[in-house]
Amino acid sequence: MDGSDPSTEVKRGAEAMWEALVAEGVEVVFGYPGGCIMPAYDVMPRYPVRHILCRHEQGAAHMADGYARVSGKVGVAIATSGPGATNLVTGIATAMLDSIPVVFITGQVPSKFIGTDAFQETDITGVTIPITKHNYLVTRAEEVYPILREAFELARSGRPGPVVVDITKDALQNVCAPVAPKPATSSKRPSRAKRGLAPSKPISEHDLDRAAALIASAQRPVILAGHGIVRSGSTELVTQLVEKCDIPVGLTLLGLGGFPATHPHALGMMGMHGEAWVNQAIQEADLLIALGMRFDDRVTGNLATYAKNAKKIHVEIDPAEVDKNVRVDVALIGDLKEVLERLLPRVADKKHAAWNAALGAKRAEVAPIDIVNTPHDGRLFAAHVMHDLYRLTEGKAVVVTDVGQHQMWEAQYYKHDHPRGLVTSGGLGTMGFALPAGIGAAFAAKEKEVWIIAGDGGFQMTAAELSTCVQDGIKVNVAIINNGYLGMVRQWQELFYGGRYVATPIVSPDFVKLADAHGLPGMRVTKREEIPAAVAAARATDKTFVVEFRVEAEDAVYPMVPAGADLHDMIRRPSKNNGGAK
Ligand SMILES: Cc1ncc(C[n+]2csc(CCOP(=O)(O)OP(=O)(O)O)c2C)c(N)n1
Repeated sequence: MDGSDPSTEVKRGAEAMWEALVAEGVEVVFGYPGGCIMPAYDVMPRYPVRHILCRHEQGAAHMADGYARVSGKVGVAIATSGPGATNLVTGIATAMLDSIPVVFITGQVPSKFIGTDAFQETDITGVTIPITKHNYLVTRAEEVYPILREAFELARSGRPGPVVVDITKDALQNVCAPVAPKPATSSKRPSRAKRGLAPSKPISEHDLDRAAALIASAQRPVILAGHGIVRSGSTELVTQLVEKCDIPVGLTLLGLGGFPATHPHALGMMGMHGEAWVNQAIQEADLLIALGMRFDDRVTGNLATYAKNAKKIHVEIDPAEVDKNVRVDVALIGDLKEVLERLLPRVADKKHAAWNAALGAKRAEVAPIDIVNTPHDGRLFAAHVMHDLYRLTEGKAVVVTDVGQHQMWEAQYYKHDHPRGLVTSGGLGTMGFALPAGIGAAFAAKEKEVWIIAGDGGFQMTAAELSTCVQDGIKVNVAIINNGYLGMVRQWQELFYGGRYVATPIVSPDFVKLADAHGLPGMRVTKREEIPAAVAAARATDKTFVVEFRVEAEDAVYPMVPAGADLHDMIRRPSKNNGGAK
């Protein structure tokens, strides 16, 4: 916050709202108007902020989220009271679980009506208590500016996250009194905001020395690289640590790109659909160095057997995450970048030739049975699409995925070498995320091409946002992986529910005609050979382009650690060269 007092400069709460956004450098907001937020929309054209009209407020929330993930800035979504605000909820929870800084501004009924079940009244601060880093109810025009500035600061500081600012219609309409505003935070609960603020205790020299000593004595160390690397911008420093100490790196889903996938020390993704050699490396390690990750259950499998013989160092910004799932030997609570800057001079050069060679050998065993390396008798597998998309875009695209099998195949086959090149809902696993998040990402990606990868199920959840692309001239490339099923659930039914496919076959519209109905170009791909032409056609137009990939219907994602099973106890890739398909 710059500490200035704008209350003498601005006239109404609605104007103060935009003043605050302009002061924060906001260039684009995503939203949908309605009664209580109308005063804000009315004055919007006076401010240098672009507004994107979503087709559903969930879309606005994911757009702001996608924008935040790619730009590294705070995203902004706006909705009216009641149904507008509640439609944001899935997007707020998505941002919360993935620690994405987004400020959600909602209109609220006039303060005198609060609590009367007035038309379009919902207690949105009440609703969002568990899924925000903090939220505010603003009832006075004077509060609008300072609280919004505070909300931005809170959203991006410490462990980032979503903040809701609910503003009553009268606070937007009223004239700000020309007095210094009181910091009248109206949250209804004790501040969880503390969670995101800078840790209170400084990192001790002693703990840094203990971490360095563990690294010095380890024979089989593994670094676990998480989302914190991306968020703190620590790629360079992690690479230094890796190269200095010759340590292999496993990545979480949200960590992908935080450490380059093509680096010789990169093992790939860990966890439920992680590669066998990565999970084995973790189970055989004598030291885990967890950097900006939170030992999510999708990553650890059975906690009782997780990396049993390993000492553990945990570098994490949020103290609440330390010792939550996995007990650690050394906790370094703070900004990863700062920790690494202080840790690096304390660690000596080291080699782990035998350990790295052993992991490399395990990896080499898998390559010959990988679907992308084997003859495919003309059939199209989703893995082909991911692999070829990676090749054709030279790994430089910003890829935004939805949730399901395609999400895991993308993580396995698109090699991310750069931070912020993958946008995906990891924590909440929100279907319907990809198209709107991709639209938001497009505003931040600037000159990079954006590829949205969605399943036939998830795409249909938010497909209405194709209209947004048309109205606002947004260029994204949409790849729909159509297997005729809610694939990931079908896979679980196949493996764990006796093959009973209940409510997972799904009918879809003709996606190419759907694009056409929006005035957008599209193409259908049924053979691997057709992939390059589709990518070329998508690139050749400045309109949003839809490619429907008709892929093998009953293919499965392997390897797989069944939920709650031991991390090393995974279902391997089938040895026949047909992927998992029947
Ligand atoms: C909003 C929401 N509802 C339900 C689920 C549960 N779910 C997870 S994956 C999945 C299937 C996704 O199917 P599809 O979009 O076709 O992608 P595929 O798995 O076939 O690649 C479902 C239903 C979810 N993650 N999100």
